[in-house]
Amino acid sequence: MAQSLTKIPFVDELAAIADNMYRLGWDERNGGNISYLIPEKEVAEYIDVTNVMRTIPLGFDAVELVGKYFLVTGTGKYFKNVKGDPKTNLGLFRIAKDGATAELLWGYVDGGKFTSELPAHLMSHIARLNVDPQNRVVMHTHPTNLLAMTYVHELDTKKFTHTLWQMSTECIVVFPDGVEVLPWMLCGTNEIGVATAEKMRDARVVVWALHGIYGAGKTLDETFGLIETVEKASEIYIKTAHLPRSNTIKDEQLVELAKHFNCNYRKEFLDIE
Ligand code: 2HA
Ligand code: ZN
Repeated sequence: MAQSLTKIPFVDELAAIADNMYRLGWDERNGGNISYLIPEKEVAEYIDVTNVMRTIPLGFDAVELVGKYFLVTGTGKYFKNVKGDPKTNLGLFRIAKDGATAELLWGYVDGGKFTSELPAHLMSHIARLNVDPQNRVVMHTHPTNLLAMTYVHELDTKKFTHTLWQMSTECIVVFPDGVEVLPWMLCGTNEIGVATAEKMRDARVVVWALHGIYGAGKTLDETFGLIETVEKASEIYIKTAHLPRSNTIKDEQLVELAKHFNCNYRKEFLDIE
């Protein structure tokens, strides 16, 4: 990587993504958080996994993730600063044998800790790993147009997905499982974590109404691309919702797309078949 700061590839990769998300205006102030599961073999190439610097209570049960390593953005930290100072703004920890403690191995050097949204992240990792053992990333951010859309569009999973699929031809191919929509809930709690993870069983994207979005995927690039596609569709919606609609992608055409690209789309989100 050209602008390597730590020479730890997974750290530099996350820093670059956070920087890009900030640049897009999605992560004002301390908005947004990312968690990245790193296989032990990869961690051990760069970090001494026997040297636990601190232990931090998780505040919830993550027994399904015992022994797994996560690189996670810090609480109160700004995406804009991650690239310049990854060791302060990020931390890498292992889930201890009790399933309730984080063993810090790298980062959070100012005495900080992981994002307040860790319950939603780790519970979502558990949910996605059950569906796809390759899942490694959970990403939360505040994309501007998506957020705007949740103020003016009905907060119904089927209707919201259907609208987004109509907003750009590639949508049904990129997120055939649609977007699950949660109503406004208090963030930073175990309750919103449980609700998010429950939705993550059915889809890789969960919208937090009037707040932002969660995305999950195999790689940082793929997960970013997923959210980017939803955000682009939301932008088209925001730019056209108040105008008379002359053209639209019809449900028959969405089916045609899904068939052509061999996508297992959520058939219940269309009004036909
Ligand atoms: O951590 O985005 O949802 C900042 C947030 C909270
Ligand atoms: Zn947020």
